[in-house]
Amino acid sequence: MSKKFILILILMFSITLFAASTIAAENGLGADLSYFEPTYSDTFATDPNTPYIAYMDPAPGETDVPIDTDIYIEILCDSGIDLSSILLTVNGEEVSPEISPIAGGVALFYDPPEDFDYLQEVTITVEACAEYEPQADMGVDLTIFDPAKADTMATEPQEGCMETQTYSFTTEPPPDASPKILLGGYGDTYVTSEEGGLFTINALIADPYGENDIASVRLFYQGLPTPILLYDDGEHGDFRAGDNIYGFQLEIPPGMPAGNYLFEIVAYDENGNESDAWPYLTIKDYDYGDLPKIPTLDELIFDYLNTQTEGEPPVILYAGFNDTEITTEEGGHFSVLAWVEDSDNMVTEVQIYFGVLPTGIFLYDDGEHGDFNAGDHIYGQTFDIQPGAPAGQYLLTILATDEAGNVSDPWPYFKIH
Ligand SMILES: [Ca+2]
Ligand SMILES: [Ca+2]
Ligand SMILES: [Ca+2]
Ligand SMILES: [Ca+2]
Repeated sequence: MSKKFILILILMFSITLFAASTIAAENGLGADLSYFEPTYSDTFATDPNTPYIAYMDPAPGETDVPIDTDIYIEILCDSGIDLSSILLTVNGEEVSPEISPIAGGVALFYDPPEDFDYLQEVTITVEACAEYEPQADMGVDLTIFDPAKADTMATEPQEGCMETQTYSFTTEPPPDASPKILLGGYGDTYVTSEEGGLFTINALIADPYGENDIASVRLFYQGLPTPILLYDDGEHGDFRAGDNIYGFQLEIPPGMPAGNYLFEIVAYDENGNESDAWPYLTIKDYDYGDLPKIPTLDELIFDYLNTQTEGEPPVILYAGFNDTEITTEEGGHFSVLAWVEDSDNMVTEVQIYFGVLPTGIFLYDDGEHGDFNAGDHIYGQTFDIQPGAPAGQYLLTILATDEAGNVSDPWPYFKIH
């Protein structure tokens, strides 16, 4: 909007300048200014016989234009526009816009039969002539008063026609071109401070353009990139090669302090798109740059929730926000999945926490919460989020409880016991 407004201001300003210089020059040549008076009723009118573009949508230089955009152009001319002279081209092809009269001119409306490509630069040209062309004996040659055009006069359009106007805009990037980390976690990794153990992290990653579009997958620690990459070659604890499950393994020596460690994963594709960072629930702004991290309480506090009574607690092998895509402006569909196993008894509850606060949002394995089949140990929950949710990266926690009252380690932390 503001771009359009600025553009209109610039157009008005340059048209006014042109009109003023024309009058001054005319005056200097001793011509009769009264000839123009009746047609200069408009404050920013220029030559009454030359059409000019007053408005364009998309605007010149506009980016992020929807691929299914229409093209709308208003051409004004006080003395009318010769409809047969209107020429509109889109990417070099002449097209036939709908032409309708508006106050002081015409509006061109063109609905392209096919969508543009993503990230396409679309070039538009417009030509139009006045319906009324001035006669030579009126002694008015509007082009001679523009010194900048002096050396191109041979190619100037005929009187009453505007110069071919060329402008371009760029369409939006593909909306779903970024890789998406559907699920991630540490599987049944069990590392203790006393003995160390094998650290394994895995992520299930999809890209709308296929796995070959994923260029790299990087491990972060508390928001900072590490040199560690995850691979899908079957040799990094990632199950089979090419199964979209990426992995990294490292033998951790004894002596690492016990606690809950927060790692993140970001996937990059060949076109420079990057995924939202796992394990956050990301709510994007309209033009998102760096998203704020929504603070949560110190993760160590989870230890008091991590109760163990009798037998083994449930283990959250992998979890994530699946294909969730939420923006502040439009809301979106929230989807969470967690693969939960328990070696010795039933899982009775899987709940999302914000910090240590239970949210009352439970995940179910009944086949009716986006969780695939009932009883397959994949728990899920889905619901719509209304517009207006503040943008940010939300760190949510999932805890699973079994029938004996054992509570799992908190996903998404890597716990050294
Ligand atoms: Ca991609
Ligand atoms: Ca794999
Ligand atoms: Ca158990
Ligand atoms: Ca299920």
